[in-house]
Amino acid sequence: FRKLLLATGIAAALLAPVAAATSASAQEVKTRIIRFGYGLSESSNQGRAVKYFAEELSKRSGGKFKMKGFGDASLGNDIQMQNALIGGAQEMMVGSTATLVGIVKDFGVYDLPFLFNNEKEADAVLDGPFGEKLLKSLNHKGLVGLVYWENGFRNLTNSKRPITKLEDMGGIKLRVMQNPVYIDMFNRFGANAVPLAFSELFTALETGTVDGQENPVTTIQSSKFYEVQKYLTISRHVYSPWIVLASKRWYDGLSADEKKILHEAAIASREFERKDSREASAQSVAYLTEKGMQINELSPAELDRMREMVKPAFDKYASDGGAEVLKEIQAAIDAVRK
Ligand code: TK8
Repeated sequence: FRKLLLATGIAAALLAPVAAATSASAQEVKTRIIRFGYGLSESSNQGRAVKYFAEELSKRSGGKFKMKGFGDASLGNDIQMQNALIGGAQEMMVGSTATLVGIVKDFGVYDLPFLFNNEKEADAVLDGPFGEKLLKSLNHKGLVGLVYWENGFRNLTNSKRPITKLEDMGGIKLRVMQNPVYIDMFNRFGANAVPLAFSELFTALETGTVDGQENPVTTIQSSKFYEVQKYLTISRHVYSPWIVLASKRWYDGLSADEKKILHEAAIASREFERKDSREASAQSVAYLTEKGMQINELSPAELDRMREMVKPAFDKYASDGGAEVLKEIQAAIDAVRK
């Protein structure tokens, strides 16, 4: 009997590669039209990664997966797209994790100021068990979280004055994402936080509805904020992830082979996106200088003051129901820092 088991085991092992090779065959992989929405422009780091993802899906499915990207929030802003995915009216999207807090509150933990020190820490925590657990928490809300992409460390821009010290932020009407952690953080800094969808931001800056905003330098470049903002302050106050989402309704209709293709292409897109974003980010400051922005870096002493000032934001987050998730992410970060 043992021998027989062994023999069938060997037979299965020998057959496995054949099965894998033919798994992308006609009956297991159907023609799929995927509408993939995103907020930035086609020429942005986000747009480039969407294009890469579409190509990977096509390649890995023998042309069966036809993913079309819709940039510039043409299918709606982040929150509208999340709801379209939940309802099954749209298949996929990429957007900020920060705007997911209306669906799973725990995502707000990523937004706590100065949480990650560098990209390496962020990658390890997001791609590790902690990040995976948060992705999974979306499942019972009608969403499937596939991978995290890099939006990046966020910096401040405004049209009023250079921010060289904390006090310079006083009274500045600053657009933030629709997220309580961001509102709390910037009000503590002394600014006047105004939550607004990204799709409305350029116009709000142009008309003076708000004086400033905060985003990674890649976005400040690709969304042409330099046309309506004079001052850029490198503050790196929050590391901001993007999250690639699928509609659970749609995803549940995929075969096992199709799901595998989707997950593998998503991981490939993540690797591409992070590398590309980091390269682009290194070029952005020179580009923005050339476009006439006045740029300064915050001194380490000033950053320490900011850190000190927003410490209570962590306690507030914990007492608002985030104690458990905060403890978990801090343990995950500590493990990387060691
Ligand atoms: C794009 C947004 C953007 C984010 C923001 O849809 O809203 O400021 O940084 O990337 O998700």
